[in-house]
Amino acid sequence: MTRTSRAAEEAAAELRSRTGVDTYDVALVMGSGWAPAADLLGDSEHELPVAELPGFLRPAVEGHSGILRSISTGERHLLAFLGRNHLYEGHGTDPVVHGVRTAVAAGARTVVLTNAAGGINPAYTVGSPVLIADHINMTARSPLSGPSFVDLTDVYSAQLRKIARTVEPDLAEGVYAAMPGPQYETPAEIRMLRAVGADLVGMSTVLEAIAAREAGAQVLGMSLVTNIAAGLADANLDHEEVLEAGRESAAVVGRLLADIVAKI
Ligand code: 8IG
Repeated sequence: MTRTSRAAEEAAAELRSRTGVDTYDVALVMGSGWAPAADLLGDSEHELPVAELPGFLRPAVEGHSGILRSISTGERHLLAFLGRNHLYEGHGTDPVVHGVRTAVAAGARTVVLTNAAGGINPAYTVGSPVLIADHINMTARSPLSGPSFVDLTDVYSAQLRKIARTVEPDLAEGVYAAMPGPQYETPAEIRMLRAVGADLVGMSTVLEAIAAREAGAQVLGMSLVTNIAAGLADANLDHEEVLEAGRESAAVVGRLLADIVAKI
């Protein structure tokens, strides 16, 4: 067993004893703007600060509460992380993926990763939900170490995306590029990302998706476009505006996500 999987097993054991839930079915990471969506997923049965479990840091960003919620839908147990840790916090990749690894160690075979992102594809407007079809990892980092040659051909499960589109047939799909941050991009960097095939840009998700695939889970990824990427609109980028756009769209994307999760 690797050091990181042992850490996840320890956190999962503590989670099980705190919640009394032996096996989770689906884990969700709620990014900026997505936390209110967690209220629509089912009945919250337990809530705890994730930092109370071994191996977790406290998320440092406003809009990321660091709460872990255990939810029952009647038939299934869901685990929702309200907020996440980011690479730009400076603690390396392990804390970024510890939640996903813990959730899979606690039984979750499906991991839903949500985020707020900048829109590069001109078809997207602020407030658009977009299914993540694939990613470009521009962080130059991996959560894996050693000869763990994980196949990323179907990193964002085609089967789960198909199910999502049965809920919302017109749901856009796009390629998510992850930048290390914390600064937003220059207009030239956005032109570069557009040229290499990115539709969305953000600072999260890809390392978690890689770790989830290594652990054997299926991944569904969804972005909420909360700003148009740098240089593509007549506006500067501001974290407050991102949060505000998230608040305005929360109810609509929350309903969509809850309906999708009920089907996966
Ligand atoms: I919300 O435009 C959000 N997160 N890198 N660029 C990057 N991350 C983001 C952006 C953006 N918008």
